Amino acid sequence: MASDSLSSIRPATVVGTTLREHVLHGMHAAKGATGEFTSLLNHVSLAIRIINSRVRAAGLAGLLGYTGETNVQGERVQKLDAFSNEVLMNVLERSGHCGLIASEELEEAQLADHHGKYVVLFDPLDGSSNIDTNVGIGTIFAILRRQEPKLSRPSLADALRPGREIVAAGYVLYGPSTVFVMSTGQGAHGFTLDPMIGEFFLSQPDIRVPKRGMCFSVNEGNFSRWSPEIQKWSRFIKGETPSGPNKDGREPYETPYGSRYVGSLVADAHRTLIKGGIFAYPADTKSTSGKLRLLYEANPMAYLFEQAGGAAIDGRDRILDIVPKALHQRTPLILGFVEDVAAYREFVLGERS
Ligand code: AFP
Repeated sequence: MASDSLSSIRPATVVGTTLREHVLHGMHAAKGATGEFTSLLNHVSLAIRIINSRVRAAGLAGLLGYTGETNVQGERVQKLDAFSNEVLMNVLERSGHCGLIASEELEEAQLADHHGKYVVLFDPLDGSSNIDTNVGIGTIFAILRRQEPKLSRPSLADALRPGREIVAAGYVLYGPSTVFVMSTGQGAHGFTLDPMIGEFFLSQPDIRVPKRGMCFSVNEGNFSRWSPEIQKWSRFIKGETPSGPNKDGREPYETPYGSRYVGSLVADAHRTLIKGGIFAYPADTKSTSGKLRLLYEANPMAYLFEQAGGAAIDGRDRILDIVPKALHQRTPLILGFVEDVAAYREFVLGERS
């Protein structure tokens, strides 16, 4: 090559796209962006890397076991739950962009910055009953924009918004590797942490829920507490009853589906997002409104599934259309490939049996 010739710009192949670059790219594409949202997401990413470092060393750092306290959900608080909550609170408060913070671990929403434009809702460590046995756990969050940040102080009403108003949501799965799946409304994208350099790199751009997965994910131990309609769906998905005609003339599909259930929403939802199929946590006679929390678990997951071309309902209605009445409201949650979710709904409505 002649020494004075300029080579053309090469696509980056050795070094991939970092999370920071991905977020910045989104900012440049958004009209009127001020950089505050980008900065907020970078703070979320910092908190996640701190939590990850402690999760990875929990057994060595004296972070296993319980604090001795009980949280607002009536559950015993694990040390890692409390630590993760503290990290997120600190980092978000310091960001200066957060008006209000709501956490599954806190009874009430916390005022962070009077002029902060955003509300962040999170479950700092989901699946914490799995911590002591080294099974996958995660962090889940959703971000809303306050209605009138310049005119009013942040209030509870800023948090009690339907999920369709979410401007970004994500989860982190602390599994064999640390995976961060996020959306700012332009598809769902997966990033993997390179632990040697502490940076997330884009590993799964534009995730799409595959058509027709092979698995269903549900706590079968609750079978006797389910309604007859849900029991019928359960028999159908396990291939115990013929699939019968589908509504709308869809092709009946092959069952049984295989069963996979971890008991950490992040792990079960992530597998469903990547491999397809269906995840269900229905209401039952013990948890009559469902077990999962609308604001910290169901809404962020529903947002991500819809961004990935999947569906999320409470059995009948779209999760993202539910108008929350309380911070810690619970809901049934069904996630997955649209046709699998539609079939579940048909059983619930008694349109199939
Ligand atoms: P923990 O955080 O108490 O482990 O609860 C996890 C969770 O909220 C969610 O991540 C799971 O999908 C669900 O509960 C599992 O509930 P079951 O143990 O009743 O199956």
